[in-house]
Amino acid sequence: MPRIIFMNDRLVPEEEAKVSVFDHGLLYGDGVFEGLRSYSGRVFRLDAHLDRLWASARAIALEIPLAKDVVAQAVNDTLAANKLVDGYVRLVITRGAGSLGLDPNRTKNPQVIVIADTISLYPREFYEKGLRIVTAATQRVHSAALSPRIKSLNYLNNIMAKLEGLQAGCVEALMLNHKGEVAECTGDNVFVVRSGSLLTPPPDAGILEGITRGAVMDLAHAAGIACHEATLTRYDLYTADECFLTGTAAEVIPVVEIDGRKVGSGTPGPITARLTADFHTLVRQ
Ligand code: PXG
Repeated sequence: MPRIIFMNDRLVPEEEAKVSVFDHGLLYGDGVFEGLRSYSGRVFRLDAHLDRLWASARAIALEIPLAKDVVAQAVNDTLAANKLVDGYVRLVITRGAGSLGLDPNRTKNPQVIVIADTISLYPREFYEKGLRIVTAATQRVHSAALSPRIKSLNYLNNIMAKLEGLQAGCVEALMLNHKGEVAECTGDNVFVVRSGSLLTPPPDAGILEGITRGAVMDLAHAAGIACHEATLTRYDLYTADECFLTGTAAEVIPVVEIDGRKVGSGTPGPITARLTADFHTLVRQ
């Protein structure tokens, strides 16, 4: 069934939803995006996603041509137009069409695009048995070059690492920063459990501050599980009791093997299971 897409100011059928070949989003990856999810007809942490989108746009000096509440309405309207109760939303803002030069000042009409679809999660088996991941040789981009906190349309750094994971037969790959510290996975944040406490890399390790990461930190707090942001190396992951990843698409997913080392018992652990259950409850609240 053809989807209904929100483009700038209205809902249009998929075949009419087009951007210019001169759009700098296409030519240079000049733009920002968000991935959101709706559960039982409600978008999970919509305000947090919009705040992050606006911050990403601010960081690249891109002015989103619509007000936040208009974009919020567009997200809900697009879900409704596609009759999606449990769905995934991709919100994309491009720099707009311009000349063939880099100059963002010579572009006009940033495009605001909302796509709503169903989400293909990792196979259920991975949630039950846990993921195997490998460390990619591709480092997370240095934050002085391009801050990983910006969710920009430039995802080649992550895609290069994802390719390495796939070549090793893994659906996710771990990325280190330029200091060799653990940053995050290609599209997910990483947590470990050590002696009953949660540890996760801080924003300055070169990560996207995930909305799911934030939700899991809140859930840990509510459950009386200590959670700290800490500099982690691969040693900390290899020797952890448990490890799991968080992301809008993945939700909470256990990791049971890293670079050929079993994590803990080699099966998903109890704290991961507890937080997964709490997360499922939270998103339906
Ligand atoms: N780190 C990175 C680099 C991300 O892109 C996350 C962490 C998790 O953040 P949230 O806010 O979702 O908890 C992301 C977001 C995909 C895909 O197809 C994943 C993201 C974005 C776009 C596509 O797996 N992840």
